[in-house]
Amino acid sequence: MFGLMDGFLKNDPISLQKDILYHVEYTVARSRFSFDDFEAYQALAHSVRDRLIERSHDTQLFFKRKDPKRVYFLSLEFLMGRSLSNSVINLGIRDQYAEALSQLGFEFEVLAEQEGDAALGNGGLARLSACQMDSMATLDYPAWGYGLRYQYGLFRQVILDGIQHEQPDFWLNFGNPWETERVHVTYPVKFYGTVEEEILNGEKCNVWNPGELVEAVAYDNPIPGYGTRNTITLRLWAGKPSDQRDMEAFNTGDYINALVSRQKAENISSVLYPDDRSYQGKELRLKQQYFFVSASIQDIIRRFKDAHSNFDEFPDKVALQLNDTHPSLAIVEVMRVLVDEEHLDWHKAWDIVCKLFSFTIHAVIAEGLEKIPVDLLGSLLPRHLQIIYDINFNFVEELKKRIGLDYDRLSRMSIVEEAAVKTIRMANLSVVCAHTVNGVSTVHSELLKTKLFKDFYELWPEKFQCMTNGVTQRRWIVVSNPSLCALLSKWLGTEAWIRNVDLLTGLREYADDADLQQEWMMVKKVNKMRLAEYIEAMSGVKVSLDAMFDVQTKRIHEYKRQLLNILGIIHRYDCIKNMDKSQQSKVVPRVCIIGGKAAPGYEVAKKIIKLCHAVAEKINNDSDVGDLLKLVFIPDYNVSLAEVVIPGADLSQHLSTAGHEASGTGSMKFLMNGCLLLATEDGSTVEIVEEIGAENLFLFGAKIHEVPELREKGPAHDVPLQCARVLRLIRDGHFGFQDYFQSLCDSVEGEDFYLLSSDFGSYLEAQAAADKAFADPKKWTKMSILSTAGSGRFSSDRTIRDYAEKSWGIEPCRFPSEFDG
Ligand code: CBF
Repeated sequence: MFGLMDGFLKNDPISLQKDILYHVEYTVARSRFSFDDFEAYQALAHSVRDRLIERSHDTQLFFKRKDPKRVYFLSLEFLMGRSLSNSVINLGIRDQYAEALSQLGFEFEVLAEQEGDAALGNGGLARLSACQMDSMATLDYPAWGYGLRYQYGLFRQVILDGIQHEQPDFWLNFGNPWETERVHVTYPVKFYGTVEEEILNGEKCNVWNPGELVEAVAYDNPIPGYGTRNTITLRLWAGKPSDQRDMEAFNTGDYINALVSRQKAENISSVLYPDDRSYQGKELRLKQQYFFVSASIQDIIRRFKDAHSNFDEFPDKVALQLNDTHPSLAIVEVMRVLVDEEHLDWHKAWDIVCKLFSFTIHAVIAEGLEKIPVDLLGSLLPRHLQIIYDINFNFVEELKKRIGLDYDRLSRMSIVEEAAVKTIRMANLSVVCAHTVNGVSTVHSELLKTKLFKDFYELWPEKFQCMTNGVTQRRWIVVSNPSLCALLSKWLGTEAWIRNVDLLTGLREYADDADLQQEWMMVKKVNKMRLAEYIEAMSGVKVSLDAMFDVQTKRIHEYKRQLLNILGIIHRYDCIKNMDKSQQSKVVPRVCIIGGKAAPGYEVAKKIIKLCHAVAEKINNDSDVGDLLKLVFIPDYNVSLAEVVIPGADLSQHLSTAGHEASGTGSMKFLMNGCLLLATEDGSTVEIVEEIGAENLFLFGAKIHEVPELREKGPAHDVPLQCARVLRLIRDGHFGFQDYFQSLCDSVEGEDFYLLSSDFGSYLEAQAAADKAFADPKKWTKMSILSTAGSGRFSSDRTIRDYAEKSWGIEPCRFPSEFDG
């Protein structure tokens, strides 16, 4: 283009060193002759950011020139974790940085540890968004991510006496070197007020006179692709007081209220809701949803209008992805802008809107779908409520023509739910409007068609699709498991698997090779050592590297059945206690690791955490048991801890009651890292079995179709003896806190909604099979190699290609660069 194709900044170690020192002196404002690790990290991060900014400018200019159809990924949550290692690896300059730093007397790895996590999300859905951003960048798709810049991310979990306490995550306290505040990219967002009918150019139109105005300010976070110069943007919005409002208040002398209103505006983006499954109709949450949707849509329309004047072309240039129902107000907002501001005819506007949106559902049960009380919506967004009523009226009229006067079905499908509290069903709104609706695993997508959205599927079968989730191998192997990364490249003879993970199947032919097996075991050992060091530093518990490292890390939920895991551990403990020395010598030693956060108001989940600690206290201090069994709880589990835990795991547990986990993406990360799975046939496990074969993992438990019948049997079914004995130990106070744990035992021996008791027998059998396999290192290592070899389908690269081709209708748009030779 202009001879500057590869940018101004040079990437040899000397140039990098100069840049780091420049930022020490002028950005961090410390002397270049004296700075500590944290200051060095900050300077390093700024020098990486410079390179990201340059690439992001090039990418955006290139997109502008080519004007491709772009996808806008709207998500209320992004769980990005740390950026440094991922960025320099994707930029292809990690080794150069490491060399530059070592000459300055610093170690790259040590500086990387200085970075805090960006935890702007709860769990699976949010980390999935982060993985998908990495894939969109790597695959050169013209994409943007839009979300909220929460001032406090997901709460920090602190455990005191085994009880979870929540502390705020002040992640911005020391600044965030990765983001750029775009002071010129701001939009007013309106709330409350009234809607008046007015005549404009002889036509009736609705004018919304807001009662409150808040300014949305953009913060841009660059997302570099791997093996490409393309760097896309995650644009997060923060609330700032609107100048207009402040001026009014200051003019009337109401200084205090002006400042209070400033605080109110900033509150909108201040805190992330910490529950990943249930959404109560809270005004602040609705405000957050509309705030980010309104700013994003204004930004998208502004970009479109820069190059186009006819909205007929809008769907040819714009694809809007709804990540769950959280951004569904975008449908209504686009309608409002097209009809009220651009003055398009209603039907024409609706026709355009229906070509824009695709909708991903992550929930499994109807209770997981958002409903917004009409009163709340009407007061906060009066015009939007009118528009929803109109959309619904047209939809129901059409529906009557198609299905007749089947009132039950009409009322199930209506966007408005006429219950004691009248609500808007955001999922129905999204299904009515979106041109594609997808589940996140084959099992889940079937459930959507046969249960959750059966009525809609019968009406529009062509809308429903499956996009199996995936995770990025860049983060989950290259960044977090460098030893495995090197081994894979060596045995596959190429690094190409980092962009084309299907190449991992090439490992299959060496699965029995003694040399590969030897190296594979060494890699696992290195990662287990790293994890063991962390465990000892965090809990004081010393663990044996010969033991099987058995991990269950995820949000704490009854349906994920951490309780089943703990009951199994108690059973194991009880067995060991009742063995003589010769029997004990045959036991496969285990280190059981559990980690995850409970939603702050979720009492049962908090009790499960407490039980885990009480059992750990007993087992870890029992000299009869020694190294045969240890139990550790990892507090404040987050992305950067996952990067240590996952590579070090031998076995990982995915125990959801069948039919309850839409997908589950943790299992995919463990699989890529050669960890064996012990799992129910739920969510993504079903597809994992298809890829690696049932003989390479440990399956157990009721299947989805068996669950209703087992539940029918209800409390009357027999609790197996082994399970009853374990519950008795808890009830009798073996682990202390006797009264406190009774209700957990009641839930298993009573209704047993999550089927712990009925699955207990087959769970123990699967555990026994895992022990047996672990006792045979060759067999275990082969299973481990085959797990990694079969993990290609679970890359987010495949997921994103699926979305691009089947749903968004976009093409790669690659900036020509040094990567193209
Ligand atoms: O699809 C990503 C993940 O989303 C959830 O976490 C969610 O709905 N919040 C589901 O629970 C997971 O099963 C799923 O993997």
